[in-house]
Amino acid sequence: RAKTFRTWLEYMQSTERLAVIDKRVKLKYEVASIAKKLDGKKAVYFTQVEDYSIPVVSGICTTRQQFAEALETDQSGLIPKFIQAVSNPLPYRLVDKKDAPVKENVILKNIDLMEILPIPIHHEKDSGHYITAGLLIVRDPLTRKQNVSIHRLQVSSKDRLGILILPRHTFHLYRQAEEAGKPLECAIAIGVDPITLLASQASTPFGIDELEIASALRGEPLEVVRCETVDIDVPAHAEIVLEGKILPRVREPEGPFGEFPKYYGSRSDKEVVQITGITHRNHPIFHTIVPAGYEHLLLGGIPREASLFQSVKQTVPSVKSVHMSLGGTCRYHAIISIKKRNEGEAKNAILAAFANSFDIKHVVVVDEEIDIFNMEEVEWAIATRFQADRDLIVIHGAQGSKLDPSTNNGVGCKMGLDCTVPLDSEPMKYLRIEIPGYNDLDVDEYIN
Ligand code: FMN
Repeated sequence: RAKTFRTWLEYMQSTERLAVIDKRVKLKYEVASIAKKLDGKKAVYFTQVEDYSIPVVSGICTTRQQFAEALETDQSGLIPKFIQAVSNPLPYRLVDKKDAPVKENVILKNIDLMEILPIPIHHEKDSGHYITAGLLIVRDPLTRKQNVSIHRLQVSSKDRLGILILPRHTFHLYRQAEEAGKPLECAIAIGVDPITLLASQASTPFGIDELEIASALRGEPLEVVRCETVDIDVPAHAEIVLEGKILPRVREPEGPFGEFPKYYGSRSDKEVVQITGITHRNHPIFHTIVPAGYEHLLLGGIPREASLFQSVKQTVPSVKSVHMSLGGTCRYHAIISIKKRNEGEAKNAILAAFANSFDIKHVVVVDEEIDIFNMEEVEWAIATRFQADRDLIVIHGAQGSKLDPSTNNGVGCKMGLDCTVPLDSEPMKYLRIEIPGYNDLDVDEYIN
C-alpha cells in the first residue's frame, strides 16, 4: 500500500481519507488553508491549481495511525519497527532508466521552476514560493554513501533555490565540498512514498544512508535510478526529481519562512541550489507539506522518538515508552514512562533525554501506568506526583533550538520534571481510584 506515492494515495482514497478538490484554487495561501483545515483527518488532492496541469497533494500522513499503516504495523509497533530498520539498513537496488517512471520526461534546457511546478506560498510572511516536501539527496565522495534529508527550498529565480541547511550531515558534506572550492551535487525528490519520507528523518550516525533505512522499513530494496546531470541515485518511482548543485561560496537572501514551531525562521543570506535538470513521471503529482502541520511535526517526531527511546534505554533499561508531543512541536517536549526500579532513575532518564537531542527542552518522566499519549493523564501526573522543590531539574544556558524564539539565539534553559511516585511511598497514598467492573461494562446495554 505504501510502496509508492501513488499507491499510498490510492489506499487513502479507498479508505475514504483522501479529499479530492476539483474547485480551482490559488497557490498563494489557499492550498495551505484547505490542507490545514483537513489536517489530522484527510489527505487532500487538488486537481486544479491555477492554470497548472500538475495536481498538488498535501497531508499524505497526518496521524500516527496513518504512519503505522504505511509501515504495516500498529501504533505501538511504530517505534520498535523504526528502531529495527535503523539498526539493520538494507541496500537498495539501482534499476535501468527505462524501468524508472521518474525518467518518463527529462527536461535539461530552459528550466523555469514556477512555469512547470505548482509550488505554493504557505504563510503570510513567507518570502515566496517554497518546496517543502523534497528529499534532498547528496553523496559523500569518499565513501559514495548518500545522505537524505528534507530542507525548505525557496524559489529564488527560474532555476535557483535558496536552502536552509542546519549543521548536520548535509551541512558537513557541503562545507567539505566548499572548502575544496567545489559544488555539492544534489537531487531533490518530490512525491515519494510515506516510508521513504519518514526514513529521511532518521537520526543516524554520519555515514548511514537513509534510503537503506527506507529499504529496511519496506522489507525489500527500494528501487533507485541514476540522475541525468549529477552522480546521485533517486527513488525510481518519485513523481518529480530536480537535479542540481549547491554552489560553493555563494549566499543569497532566503526567508522569512513559517516554520515548525509556528513562528517565522528569519531572513538571511543562505546557500543556493543551481538546478541543472528536471525529470518527472507522466502526469506527475506535486507534494507539498504545510509547515507546522501534523505531517511536518510527525515526520520529525516519530524518528526522534525512536532515537530518544534508544538513548534512554541505555541509561534506564526499564524505559517503557517515549512521546514527543504535538503541542511541544514534536521536538521540544519529551514525555517518558519508566518502570522505576531504583530511586533516582527518573532523573537519569531526564539527563539521557537532554543528551539525545539539543532540541529537547522540557522532559516529563512518569511511571509506566500513565498513558503518555494521553496528555490529560500526563498533566494529572504533573499535578499530583510532582513537587518543584524536590522533583525539578533546571539546567541553565544550554544549547537549544534556534527556532525557539524564547531562547537567546538558541541558548536556553532545560527543565526536567520527575513525576514518578517514590518507591517507598505508603501503598494507599498513590493508589488510583477505581470502580470495580468499570472496564468490562458496556454502557450501551443500559441505554434505551
Ligand atoms: N532541516 C534543515 O536543516 N533545514 C530545513 O529547512 C528543514 N526543513 C524540514 C522540513 C520538513 C517538512 C521536515 C520533516 C524536516 C525538515 N528539516 C530541515 C529537518 C531535516 O530534514 C532532518 O533533521 C534530517 O534528519 C537531517 O538529516 P541529516 O542529519 O542527514 O542532514
